[in-house]
Amino acid sequence: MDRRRIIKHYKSTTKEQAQGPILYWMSREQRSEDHWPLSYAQELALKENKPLLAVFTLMESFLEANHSHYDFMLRGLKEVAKNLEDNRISFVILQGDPSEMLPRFIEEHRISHVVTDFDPLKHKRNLQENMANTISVPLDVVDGRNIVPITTASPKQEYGAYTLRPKLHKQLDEFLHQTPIIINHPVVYKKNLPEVPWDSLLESLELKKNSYLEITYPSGPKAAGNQLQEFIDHRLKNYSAHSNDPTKEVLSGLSPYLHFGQLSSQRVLLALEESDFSSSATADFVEQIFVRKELSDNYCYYNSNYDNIKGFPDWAKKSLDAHRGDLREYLYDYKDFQYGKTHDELWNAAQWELLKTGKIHSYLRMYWCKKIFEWTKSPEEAMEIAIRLNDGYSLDGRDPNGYTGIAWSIGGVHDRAWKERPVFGKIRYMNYNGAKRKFDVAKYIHTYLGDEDHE
Ligand code: FAD
Ligand code: FO1
Repeated sequence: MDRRRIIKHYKSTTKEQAQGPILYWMSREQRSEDHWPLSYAQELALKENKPLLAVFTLMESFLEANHSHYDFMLRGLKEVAKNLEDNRISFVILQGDPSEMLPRFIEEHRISHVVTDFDPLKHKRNLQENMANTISVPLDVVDGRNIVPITTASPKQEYGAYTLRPKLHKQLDEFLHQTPIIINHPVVYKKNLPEVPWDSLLESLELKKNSYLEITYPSGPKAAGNQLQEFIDHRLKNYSAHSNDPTKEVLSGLSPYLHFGQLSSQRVLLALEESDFSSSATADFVEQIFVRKELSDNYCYYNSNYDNIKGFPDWAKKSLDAHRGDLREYLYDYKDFQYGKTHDELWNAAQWELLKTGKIHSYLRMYWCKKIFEWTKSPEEAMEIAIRLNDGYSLDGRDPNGYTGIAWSIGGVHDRAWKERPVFGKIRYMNYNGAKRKFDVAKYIHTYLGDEDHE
C-alpha cells in the first residue's frame, strides 16, 4: 500500500515487542473489500506470519444516531463479519466505551500492532489520539475513505471545489486503482473470542425510535453493490438533466452505504470507468462523489469548527453580523421544525421526507437548511437545529458531508458572496419560486404531506 495513505503513525512506547495478532480496529469503513486499512493490516500480518483480527467498538450512542440508524449499521456489519470470518479473519464486537474496552482487549490478546480507519470528525480523532496514548503498541490511521489520501490531496483547508478539483483530478490516475484483494488468511487465531450476540445487540442499546420512519433499505456491501449497478444501468444517464428534481428518481441513493463505509467511492469510480466516463452525466456525478465528497473531508479535517459558525469564511461572518438585527418574517424553534409545522408546505414536505424515509433529496436539502437559517433568530441557533435534525433523522447523517453541506447553506463555506439582501446578507438565497421553476412542487408536497395533516 502507498504509505501516503497512512495519515498518522503512532509509534510503540515500549521496547518489548508483543508477539500477538495484528488488529484492524474498524469504525468508518464497514466493508471487507476495496479497503485500504484492512488490506494494510493484512499486509503487516502476512509479513510477520501473524493472525489478523477485526474489532468494532460499538458505542452506546453516537452523536444523535437513532434506533434505525444503528439497525441499518448492524445489519450491514453482520454481513461484513461473515465475509471476514470466511477469510479466517476473526471479527469481534466490543460493546461500551472504546477507551476502556479496546486497551483491555489488546492486552488480553497481546496484540502487536493496530490499524484503524481515518475519520476527520474531531470526537473520532480524539478517541484515536487517546487510544494511541493508552496502548503501548503502534497504531496506524489509514485513509480508507478518500480516493486521493486527504493530506496528499491538499495540505490545507481549500476555499472551494474550484481550488481542490484540479488537485484531485491531477492525482486521480495515480491513486484510482483496485485495492489488493483480501486473501484467505493463512494464520488462524486459536484463542476463543466472544461470539457476537447479533439477535440481542440492537435492543441492548437504549436508542431513540422514530415512529414515522419506514426504513426498509437493504443494508450491507451486497445491497450497496446492487444499488450502484442499478444506478449505473438505469439512472446515471439522466443525472445531469434531472438531479435537481426531487419528483424524478435519478440520484444514486448511495449515501447511506457510503456513509457507513459499506461501499467505497473508489469502487464507484472504477465501475464508472467501465461505463462511459466522459458523458456529461457521469462528469456531473463524479463531481459530486469525488470532488464534493472529498472536499467535505478536507473541510472537517482542516477546520475543527466545521460544526459551528466560527468555521465560516470572514466575509460570511461579517455579513451574518451585519444582518443579525434584520426582522425575521417568521420565527420557529426546534419543535416547529421537527414535525414540519412551518407556514411553508414545501419545507414541511421536505421535513416529512426526512421523517418518513431518513433522507431529503439533494436539491431540497439546500432549501431545507437555508430556510432554517431564514426562520430562526440567529445563525448559531440555525446551525444547531439543522445539525440536530440532520444527525438525528438522516440515515446518511453524522457525516462530514452533512456538516459541510450545512456550513455551505448557512455560512457560505465553499460558496461565494452574493448580492446583499435582508436576513441572508451575502449568503446565497433560495426561495419557493426558485424551486417551482425547477420541478413540480405540488407533486412533491403531495407525496410527503398527502392530504392528512400530521400531529
Ligand atoms: P448523489 O447525487 O447520487 O451523490 C452521490 C454521492 O456523492 C453522495 O452519496 C455523497 O457521498 C456525494 N455527494 C453528493 N452531493 C454532495 C455534496 N453536496 N457534498 C458532499 N458530498 C456529496 N450528504 C451526506 O452524505 N450526509 C449528510 O448528512 C448530508 N447532509 C447534507 C445537508 C445539507 C444541508 C446539504 C446541502 C447537503 C448534505 N449532504 C449530505 C450532501 C448531499 O445532499 C447528499 O450527499 C446527497 O443528497 C445524498 O444522496 P445521493 O447519494 O442519492 O446523492
Ligand atoms: N463508529 C464506531 O466505531 N462505533 C459505533 O458504535 C458507531 C455507531 C454509529 C452510529 C451511527 C452512525 O452514523 C455512525 C456510527 N459510527 C460508529 C461512526 C461511523 O463509523 C463513522 O466513523 C462516522 O459516522 C464518521 O464518518
